[in-house]
Amino acid sequence: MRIDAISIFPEYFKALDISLLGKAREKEIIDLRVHDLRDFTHDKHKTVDDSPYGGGAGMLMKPEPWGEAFDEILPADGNVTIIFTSPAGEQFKQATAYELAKEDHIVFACGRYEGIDQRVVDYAATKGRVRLISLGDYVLNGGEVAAIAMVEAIARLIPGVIGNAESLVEESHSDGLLEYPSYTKPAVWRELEVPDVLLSGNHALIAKWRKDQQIERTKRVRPDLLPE
Ligand code: JEH
Repeated sequence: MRIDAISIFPEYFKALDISLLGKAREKEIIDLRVHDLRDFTHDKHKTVDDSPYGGGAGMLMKPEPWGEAFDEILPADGNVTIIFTSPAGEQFKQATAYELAKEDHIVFACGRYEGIDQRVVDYAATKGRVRLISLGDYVLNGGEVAAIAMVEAIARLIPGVIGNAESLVEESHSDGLLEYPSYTKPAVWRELEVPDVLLSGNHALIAKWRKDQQIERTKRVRPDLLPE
């Protein structure tokens, strides 16, 4: 999969060189290319922002650098999904990650300031499939952190990216409940004990205990995930 990210803070994406993604890139499963939007400006100050028509607080990203970046980065055949990370987008879900993991080419357009001139989105829609996606219902200072989270969620679904293919299969068959609590050795640590049932060797009983824990935890912290 080819992934491009366009940002005025390309250094953020160095986080993706670590572990998981680093290995996928070495194996050439993921070709991630990060672009500095300021490289597509022509003035001495590399200006990417301007004041909004109609007034209002703050600055917006001006369209010209984005247009030049898209003209260089987007493929001519239209087989690309351009994602504008945005507080006004649909919320990113695991289902979104599964959809995007099937794509050949994704371009993340990461805004800053108060966002990007709407014509940039409209122009992108003439060159590929456009989605506005929000990481979640909280306000970030720009789209980079959201894009990094999305890349990580998408990349780990691509065969060969994570070592343990079994855990992905398990995950895809998961029941929409929260995880049960997990324990490893030692059986007693600082007077805290691992639940007896997990040491019993009774696999049917362990499976029942884990399911009960999942249901209890989901009711308590995420009742919205339960049916009705
Ligand atoms: C933030 C891209 C580009 C900050 C505030 C406002 C909210 C509501 N989950 C996410 N949160 N924030 C972003 C995101 C994602 N994905 C995100 C971005 C950009 C993504 C610039 N910014 C900064 C920014 C304006 N407020 C947005 N409103 C609470 C109703 C109030 C207005 C715009 C842009």
